Formats: sequence, C-alpha cells, structure tokens
Amino acid sequence: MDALADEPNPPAAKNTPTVLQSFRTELVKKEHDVVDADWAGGVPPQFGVAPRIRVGKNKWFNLLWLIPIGVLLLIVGIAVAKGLRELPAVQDFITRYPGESALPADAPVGFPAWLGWQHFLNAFFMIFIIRSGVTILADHPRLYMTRHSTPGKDWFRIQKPIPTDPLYTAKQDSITLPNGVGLPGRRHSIGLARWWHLGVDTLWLLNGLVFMVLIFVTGQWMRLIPRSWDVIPNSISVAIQYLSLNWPIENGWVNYNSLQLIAYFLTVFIAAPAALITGLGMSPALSTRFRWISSVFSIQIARTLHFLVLCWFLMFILVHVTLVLTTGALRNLNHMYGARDDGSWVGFWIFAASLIVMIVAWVGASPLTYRFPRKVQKVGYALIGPAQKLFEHIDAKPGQYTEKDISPYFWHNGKYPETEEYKQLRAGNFADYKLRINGLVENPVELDLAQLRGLAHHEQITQHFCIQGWSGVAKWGGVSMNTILELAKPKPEAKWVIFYSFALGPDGGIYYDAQPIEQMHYPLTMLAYEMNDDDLSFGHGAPLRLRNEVQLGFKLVKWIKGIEFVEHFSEVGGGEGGYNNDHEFFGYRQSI
Ligand SMILES: Nc1nc2c(c(=O)[nH]1)N[C@H]1C(S)=C(S)[C@@H](COP(=O)(O)O)O[C@H]1N2
Ligand SMILES: [Mo]
Repeated sequence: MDALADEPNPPAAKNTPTVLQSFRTELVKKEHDVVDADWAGGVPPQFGVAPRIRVGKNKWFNLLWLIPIGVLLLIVGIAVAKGLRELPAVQDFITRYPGESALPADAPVGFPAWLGWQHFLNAFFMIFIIRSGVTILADHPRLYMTRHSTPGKDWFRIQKPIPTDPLYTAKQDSITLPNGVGLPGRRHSIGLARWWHLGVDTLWLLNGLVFMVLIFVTGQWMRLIPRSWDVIPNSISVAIQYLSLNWPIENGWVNYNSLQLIAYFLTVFIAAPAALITGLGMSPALSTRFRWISSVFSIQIARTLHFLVLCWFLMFILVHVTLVLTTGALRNLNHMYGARDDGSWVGFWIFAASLIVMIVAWVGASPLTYRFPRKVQKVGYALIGPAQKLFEHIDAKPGQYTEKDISPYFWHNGKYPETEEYKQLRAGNFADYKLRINGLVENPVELDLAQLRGLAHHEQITQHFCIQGWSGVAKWGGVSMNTILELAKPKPEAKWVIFYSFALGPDGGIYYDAQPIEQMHYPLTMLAYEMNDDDLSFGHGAPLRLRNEVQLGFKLVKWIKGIEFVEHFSEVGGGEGGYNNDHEFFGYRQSI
C-alpha cells in the first residue's frame, strides 16, 4: 500500500542536497571523561528539605520529629514493660513462652563459613544499592499513590512544594544529596546512580540466589522460617524482655529468639523479593507488556513500595547492628565472622577488617565515579545490559489505556529549544517546518506538517516513564513509525534510527537519540503531532515528538527535525547512542 495515496501534495523533490544532509554536524562530539563543575550544563547544586509526609490535605509532617517521638515512645515502652514484668500473669506467660520456638532435631547447629561470606557480601552490596537508590529518588524527590504524578498530590517529598510555573521541569526539581549519602549524589547524577543501582543489584540478587540454594541444601532454612504459631507469643515475650531491659538468654549459635526469627524471615523472604518485584514494577517495557498488572500496581505504587522496602532495610540494619553489639558483641561476631562459638577476638578482627573494606569503598565510590564515569557506564552495562536488552523484545501492544486514565497533569522535562531556527518556525506556526528523513533509506524525503497530517492517522493512549521517576498517561496522535518506514524504505543495512532535535542539550550540540530499528515496527512507536486531542504544545515537543513505549522518556526526542537511518549509532555524536548517554552516562537500552 502506498502510504501517500491520499496525499494531495506529493513530498518535496527527493535527493536534493538538503534532503540528503545529515544533522550529525550539529552534534557536539566532545565526550565527557570526568564529572566536574560543568556537569549537566553546569547545573548548580540545589538541596532539598528534610523528609516530609502529607497529613490530611495540605499539612506536612517533618519525619525528623520521629526521632524525639521514638525516644519518648521507647522510654514509655520501657516503663510499661518493667511494670508488666511485675505482674504474676506476665511472669507466667514469660515462663511458658521464654522466647524460642523449638527446632527440629536435625536442624544444623552453628554457622558455616559460607554464610559469613554471604553475609559480608550482602552488606557490602547493600551500601551501593541503598546510596545509589537514594540518588535516584533525589532526581524526582517525591512519591505518589497513583500513576499520575500530579503536583500537590505527592504523599512524600524531600523537596519544596512544586512552583506554579507551567513550564517547570522535572530536572529543575531534582536535588543534590549531602556528600557521602548519595552515590554519586551530585544533582541529576541519575545516569551514573542507575549503573550502580542496577549493576550491583545483579550481584546482590546472585548472592541471594546462592544463599537460597545453600540454606535449603544445608538445612539452615529451618532456622529462618517459623514452623509453629508459638513464634507469636514467644516474640511478644521477647519484646517484653528486651523492653524491660532484662534481656532473654542469647542462644543465637543454636536457635534465634522468635522476634529475631520473624525479623530475619521478613527480611529474607518478604523484603528482599519485594525489592526485586517493586523494582521491576517501574520498568516501562514490563509495565507496558503487563498492563493489567500495571493498572493496579502502577509505577508510582511500585516506587512507593520500593521506598517502603528501603525503610524496612534501614530500620532492620539499625536494630540488627545495635542488638548484635549489645547482646554479647564478641560472641556474636565470632558466630558470623569466625564461624565459631567462643569469646575469642577472632571474629572481631575479621569483622574489623571487613568494616575497613566497607568504609574505603564507601568513601571512594563517589570520587571514583566522578573520575571514571565512562568506566562505571561500561561496567554497569556489562552487569545489567543483558536484562535490559531482553526486556526490549517485549511486545508493547497491550500497553494502551483509555480516555479516563489520562493524567490531569503531565510533567515537562528537558531543555527547551532556544535556537533562532526554531523560534522562527514557531513564530510562523511551523508552516515552514520540514521533517527530513534520510540515511540508509531508498527514499530520502522531507515532509511538512500538512504532509505528515495527510499520512494515515495513528492514535494511542499510553503511559510515559521518565527515568527520574515521574509518570503520566496521555493520548498521542500522529503517524505510526510503520507508515514512515513504508515511505522511506530503509535499506537492509539500516539497524539504528537516529532522531535529531531542534533543541540543544545542556552541554551544547543538538539533542538526539538512537533507537533499534526493530522497535520502529512496534505497534506503539509513533511520531506525535497531537497530545490529548490538541496540537502538540511547545513544552511537549511541538511540532513533532517520538513515542516508543518500551523505553524511558529521555529517549523520546521532542522538537524533532530529522530522522537518519544508520548502521550503528557509534558513528554518531559521542558514539554512545544518545545525547544523555554521551554527556550524562545514561544507557542506550532503557527498558528497565
Ligand atoms: N529534544 C529533547 N527531547 C527530550 C528531552 C530533552 O531534553 N530534549 N528530554 C526528554 C525527557 S528526559 C523526557 S522525560 C521527555 C519529557 O517529555 P515531556 O516534557 O513531554 O513530558 O522528553 C524527552 N525528550
Ligand atoms: Mo526524563
């Protein structure tokens, strides 16, 4: 079928010198090799506020108040528990439920050395995962309960309320983290943070998998999974004993007390898998494929739960470390670090050595990331890239929503076009606009807006996933990329498609992005000139923008002026497959 059958004005003469001209010369080739003061166009630091949660409609509760409130509750709790222990009924209860649930006779005693290694690696990986995770949160420092990231509807924020400027961008909203907290922590360093987060995640999950296999092979699982309901009264008994400051007898080498058992069980079998599932719940490709799950368990719910899992881990680490050190530190350290049950200093020294390794890694991670960002990008991609590639092959077709799902507010993002070329086109209502399509195609063409509108109209209601964490559903109208392919006829060598923008990126040079040609055939890949039944606005990319629903938002180039088919993106710009990849170390496959 001829895609231009109904087209009154045939496309402009082909093979003229302009239609063949590439936009590559407008890219800035200079690659960043360090992260310094010019990072992200010299974006100045901007600090957020202490964490706040919403109470009621417009009141915000500063979570720092939890510290004095917690101390107060602890004091009250101690007083109550001490009082309770005077009561004969409570004393009988504690005698009946001293705090441990019986283990089967064949349960293993003590801790093997592999467990100590796993415990160390787990803690070591968690340092990077937590710090880079907080950096990712800092890039959109708000949490929501629905898929719409509507200003004023956030339930949690570490940033001031959103200003009223209608063109305020999500990038403007990002915050800097104090040194040593984030990884790397600088404002809008999400590209590098994601390599740390997703890269180390794979190591952490691998370590967890080995752990799961080994505990079931060796019988250690019996010590981690409650086997009888008496863990409930036993854990209440333990809680009273701890709170009354008359602590239960330590028997960790053989059996955990019930409170400890429940805490470990929840951490290993609930929190850790929940971290993985809620993390995947934020993936554009998976959410699009499994839209029926994503309808309920939207990216924002996933993000909120992912954050609550973090809170659980932080609380667990605090209580766990405190109790290990206050309930017979030397013996406890021997258990986990020395695989022995005595009062010697062996475990302590191994622990001290491991602590030094962790501190050095903690202190060195951000400076090394700023010094060798390209290496972080490469290693991160080596670790998580295969999964990202796999999810790209997922069918995006199910990812459509209905009119009633359209978000009341859709964030703006990126750097607006300020060039003379664009200003003039806009002033003339884009009458002189031409989309230039060339490269490895049989039929290089230039299309003006009337011609684009004359092509088969395609509409979709889909969800946008910004790398920073906000999301929104909108209706897009325009031309399917399939129609464009039919028209331009890519040659067999064309494997990647480059989209060029009128807008410059923060470091100069025009914004661009490379997409695999395979995805240009996906049913939800299109060029949009309409949004929510209106002409595409300036802020959202007028006159033309890309939609590809298996990818994150930054790949969806706005203010498109040209499309070039190439063999490989390494020929273009800094060679990393996109503006953000060249300049801010993002990845070129962003299905998760
Ligand atoms: N030319 C250009 N396109 C761009 C950007 C940009 O900075 N320049 N930002 C991207 C990012 S990070 C996102 S999330 C989406 C935002 O689209 P919106 O402003 O319509 O929400 O546009 C993408 N396209
Ligand atoms: Mo984005």
